[in-house]
Amino acid sequence: MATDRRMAPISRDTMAYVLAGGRGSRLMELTDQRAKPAVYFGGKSRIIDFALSNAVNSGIRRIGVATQYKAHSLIRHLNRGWNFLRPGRNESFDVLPASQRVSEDQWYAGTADAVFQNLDIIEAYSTKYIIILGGDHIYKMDYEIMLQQHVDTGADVTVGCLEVPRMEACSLGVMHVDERGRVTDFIEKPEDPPAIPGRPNMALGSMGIYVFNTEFLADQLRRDAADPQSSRDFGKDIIPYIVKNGNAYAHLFSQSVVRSSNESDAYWRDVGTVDAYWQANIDLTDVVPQLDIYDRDWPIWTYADVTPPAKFVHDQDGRRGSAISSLVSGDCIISGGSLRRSLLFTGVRVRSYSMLDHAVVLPEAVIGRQARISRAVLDRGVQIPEGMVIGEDPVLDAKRFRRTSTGICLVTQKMIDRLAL
Ligand code: ADQ
Ligand code: ADP
Repeated sequence: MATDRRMAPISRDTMAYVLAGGRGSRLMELTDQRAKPAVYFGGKSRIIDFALSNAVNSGIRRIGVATQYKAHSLIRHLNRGWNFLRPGRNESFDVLPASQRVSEDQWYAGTADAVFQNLDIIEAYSTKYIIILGGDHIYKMDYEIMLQQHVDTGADVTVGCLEVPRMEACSLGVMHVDERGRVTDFIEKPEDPPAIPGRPNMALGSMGIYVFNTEFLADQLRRDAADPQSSRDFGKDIIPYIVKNGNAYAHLFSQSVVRSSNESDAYWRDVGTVDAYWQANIDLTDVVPQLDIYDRDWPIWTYADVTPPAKFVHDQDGRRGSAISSLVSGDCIISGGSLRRSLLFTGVRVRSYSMLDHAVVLPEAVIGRQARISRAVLDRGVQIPEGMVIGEDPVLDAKRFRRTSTGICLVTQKMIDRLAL
């Protein structure tokens, strides 16, 4: 009798290559000292943990991460949290800083160059497939489903995409597909994005995720590197070239979204601005958030310090020292303050009679007594002085902090220090 042998998943013959070199300048002071993928998100994680967790949860065991801009905090995080993949079992984890490996005067030019410069390392692993990921987005996705589609269609490249409101597509690659899902047009960041036929308000945007046969990608990168006109970028050069001269297919995010019990929709966010970053963190305080970070079948892995439990102590009147609709991480002490719709990262202190409302507080910040803070992002280690009010006087806020057009304040220690001068 024939034994029931399961086919090995395609993910085990795939390398995930994560592009994590971008600055993310629209996050302002949050990325002054760290790359966007290293920015804290959701209480315990950093942004890059989402792409890496998706890769590991999808069964991928070879991972490379290309870093460039202000990579110290990112590399430290990767080394602490992500080097559990072990060589010898077809597993590997490589951090690949732009290190002028190809020529002495060349940092990574564009995203394609960040792969090209490490082709020898990639080819040495000889996985049949490679999936290129950005390190910049918050989402849960099962890449095995996308890989399966890539193999089934025999595409040269499969581009992950999703439907977005048309004007939001200005910052994305936008494509047209035929009835079989073949990409017929691809324009990088158009000013006036073309709509999905019959749906004037929607466009098909690229997620910046690409699956290739490794050999095919290597050929394309070598061809592109020899072209002096090229900016060495996937979105500007590689993908448009293949759409024109080869066989590119689109893969819809909604087909490989990881659904857990309380997810109503496919959640994907580019938390590239202070507003979007604040909103996506505050979204987690919803009673039933669209993004379920409590899903044990799809954990978001990270490095986290071992911490004592969060603690709540009431004030002298016995009234405050509480949190409602909020996320509070380990090693936080709320000693007589109160929180509403807020998210505290590890090691935050909230002192007596202070109030936080819709606040995102990064690790080790301290909120002084009687402070009142609403609609704000407080950077790591900020010491908010006693009695300070943030989020109530737009003119004063704009003078002291980075205030966005929708009224969200980003507060760093440098800004607080300047006030004291
Ligand atoms: P963008 O996100 O604007 O568009 P880009 O700034 O090139 O593209 O960043 C892509 C990823 O690569 C990010 O994760 C970034 O951190 C990283 N990166 C940028 N420069 C790098 C470098 N020199 N070395 C290493 N890593 C680098 C892209 C596509 C669009 C698509 C959007 C989706 O070009 O077509 O719609 O992603 O967000
Ligand atoms: P994290 O992203 O882990 O919170 P920090 O906020 O401590 O890290 O800083 C991010 C990175 O910026 C650090 O890892 C370090 O490389 C750099 N950095 C921070 N402060 C300074 C400083 N005062 N001078 C030089 N580099 C700094």
